[in-house]
Amino acid sequence: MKRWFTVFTLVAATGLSTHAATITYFSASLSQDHVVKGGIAGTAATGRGTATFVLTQPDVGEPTLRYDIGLVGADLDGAQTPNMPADNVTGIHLHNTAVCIAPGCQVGDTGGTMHVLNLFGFPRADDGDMTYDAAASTVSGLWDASDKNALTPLPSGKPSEFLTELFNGKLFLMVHTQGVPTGAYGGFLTRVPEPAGLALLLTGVCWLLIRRRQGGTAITFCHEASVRNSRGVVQAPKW
Ligand SMILES: [Ca+2]
Ligand SMILES: [Ca+2]
Ligand SMILES: [Cu+2]
Repeated sequence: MKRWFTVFTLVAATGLSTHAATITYFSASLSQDHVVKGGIAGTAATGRGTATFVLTQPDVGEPTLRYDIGLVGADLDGAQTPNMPADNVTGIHLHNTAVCIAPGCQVGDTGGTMHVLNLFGFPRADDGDMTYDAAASTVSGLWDASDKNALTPLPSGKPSEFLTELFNGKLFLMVHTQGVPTGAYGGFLTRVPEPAGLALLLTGVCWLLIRRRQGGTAITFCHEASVRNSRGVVQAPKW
């Protein structure tokens, strides 16, 4: 005899919240090789890092972009490697590489391009949600509509104004240092599958089909249903 038991599992709180928003994940690999200025790629910077981003687009209201940046070989407060000024981070920004602003900037450059969010250092920290840990070399925050301003120089915008650039791979996270003030290392925001654990939580509805056999062996599998995130399919984690 075969019997099928269908178990309907709802991850209640998480499910309810995700049904009101679309979640998309991005990451960036930060390297001096990705920095291009005046058509010339590469800088002499030694720092590098990775960054992850979570774009939340609610059914109603403004989108937000959470960012978590981890740097290696960076000195966020100038006190980590006091005898080495070159690694001191002077600014971290999200750039729109579709728009040049500096003299000599050309198509394909990542440096010398428009700022869409000043999140650390020069010219200002426009994201009030930004926090950093100099010892751990991490920077986190939430880019939202309240971060937009009209300040000079280099005003910050809000995520809803740059969604096209974000999805088209035009946004670039740039780290400026005392050694290479015009842009030391950085990377493009690239869309990635959501982490598997998070996906399970965010999916909201999970059907468990438990097949019981005479021998007592149960085969359990889980089908992701009603996915309201951007991909629709849960994939293996890649970050
Ligand atoms: Ca230093
Ligand atoms: Ca903010
Ligand atoms: Cu910059």
